Amino acid sequence: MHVAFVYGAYENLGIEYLSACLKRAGHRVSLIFNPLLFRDATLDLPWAASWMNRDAWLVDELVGLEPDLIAFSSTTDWFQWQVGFARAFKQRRPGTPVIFGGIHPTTAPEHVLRHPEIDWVCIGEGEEAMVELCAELDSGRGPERVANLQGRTFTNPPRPLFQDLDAIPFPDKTLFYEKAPYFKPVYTLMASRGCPFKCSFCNNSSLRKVYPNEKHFVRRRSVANVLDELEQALRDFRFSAVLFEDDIFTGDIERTREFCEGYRARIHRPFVVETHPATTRIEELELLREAGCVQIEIGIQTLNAEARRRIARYETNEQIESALKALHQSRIPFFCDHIVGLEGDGLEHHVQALQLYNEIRPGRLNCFFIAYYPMTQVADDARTRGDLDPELEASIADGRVGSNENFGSIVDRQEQRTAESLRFIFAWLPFLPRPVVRWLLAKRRFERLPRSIFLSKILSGILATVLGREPRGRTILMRYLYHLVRLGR
Ligand code: B12
Ligand code: SF4
Repeated sequence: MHVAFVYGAYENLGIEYLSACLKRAGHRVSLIFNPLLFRDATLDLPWAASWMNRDAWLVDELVGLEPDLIAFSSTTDWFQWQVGFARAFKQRRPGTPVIFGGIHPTTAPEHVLRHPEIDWVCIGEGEEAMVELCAELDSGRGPERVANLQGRTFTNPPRPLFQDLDAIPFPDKTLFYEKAPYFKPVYTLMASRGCPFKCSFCNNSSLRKVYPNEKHFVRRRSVANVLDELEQALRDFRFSAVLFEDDIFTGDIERTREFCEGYRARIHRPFVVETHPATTRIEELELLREAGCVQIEIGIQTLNAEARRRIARYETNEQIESALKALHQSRIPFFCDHIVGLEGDGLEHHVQALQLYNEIRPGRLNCFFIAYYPMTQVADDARTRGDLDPELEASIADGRVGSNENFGSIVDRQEQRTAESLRFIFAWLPFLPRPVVRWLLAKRRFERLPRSIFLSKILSGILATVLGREPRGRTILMRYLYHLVRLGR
């Protein structure tokens, strides 16, 4: 079988795992990569995106490959681009099957299958399902017997989650590196799957519904297996930094100690991880810093304990403050994630949070608007409250409302404008002197700040990257430079 994946903008670990399994089973794998300049959640400028649009060429390239199966890994924000691409391909090659997998089809399979250009969807983890599907197609059968797969005429439940993550081959990085060599310097991987927490806005809340009977939702690779992958990658690709995409890296100090000892001895490159207020302790942070941790991201989301409880986050304000103090004390640069638009969260809570951030000065503040992604508990709650009308919900499930266009529980237009100005002060706070932030917060002067996403998130993101604060930002910047000089190719 020749399987061709289609993806855009970023490296995708899910595809890399599927590719490794397919190649191990003897199949051929290709990737059509669209850099999606000016067209993702980081930088969304429609006029520039349409000028840079290379979909027609890429469809030609895909047709020329003559693949047997086309595979898309889909998130909600990109679903519309992906359906459009699949449609353009099907017009040329109607007989080649198209499968969609990833978080979006997993949580909204019926919406995805409404599109005639999509033949099948994969629910949940796809390694075994893809290999089995290719074996079935190779022997002239269809997908009807393959667990995890759904079509318009059949529905198969997902097989249990992988428990032994060490048994999965290492992700196939060459697939992306050949198309986009700027991914090479920052090696991305995951040492675990799943998260012990159940925040209602997160995909973990939806995946727990897809896998309600799983005893071990959180699974970890052995430290030895993670270090073996990194050591092999260091030999093959000579990366300069490592990005752990694990939902939460901290919380098990003995594992962290074992990891840090091995990492210092065998890998010795700067790395980035994620943490949670309830699992952030100075002892563990010190181990991480000594092993080379140069950046930690922590989700604070809100300082309003009641709004936090509604999104199933049960840490206290004291835990948050102590986690932030520990991060400050550890001297590891840290980023905070904050959410605007949560039910019960008012402007005064954001101002209170900004006052705290102004004291502790994170290296970067990511301000997200709450998004009601399919099958999340936060969407169910909003529907029950009557805050999510069916039309909006259907548009989200069809990927027509981007994550930057949701305001969550903020329905009043004036309040939405204030929320957009808040985004500016969140993004720029780390670069502004403390007294300036205080002055902007006093008398709500920040309401006069620009609301454009470019001036807030994007310019500050570029500045943070140029100042050397962000390996992820560096990759994005390199992506733009690399493809702009090649005019989008
Ligand atoms: C790394 C990451 C990023 C990276 C890279 C994203 C990328 N690769 O494109 C960055 C930081 C750039 C990013 C950005 C964003 N992200 Co993000 N990200 C993640 C994260 C933490 C890990 C993804 C990952 O590598 N998983 C590991 C692999 C192994 O799992 P997987 O991708 O699910 O793949 C498995 C299965 O799904 C399946 N599968 C996947 N694809 C396919 C395809 C086929 C054909 C088959 C058969 C099976 C299959 O098999 C795979 C192997 O088992 C996830 C959360 C998570 N833990 O998954 C969020 C997540 C994907 N991100 C999310 C969001 C919202 C965003 C942003 C919109 C945030 C923002 N507002 O800016 C942006 C834009 C993303 C976009 N345009 O799609 C949401 C998506 C929710 C949704 N319904 O779409 C997630 C789920 C987190 C959440 N909030 O719940 N993200
Ligand atoms: S802690 Fe983070 S990854 Fe875990 S459930 Fe909450 S938001 Fe999701």
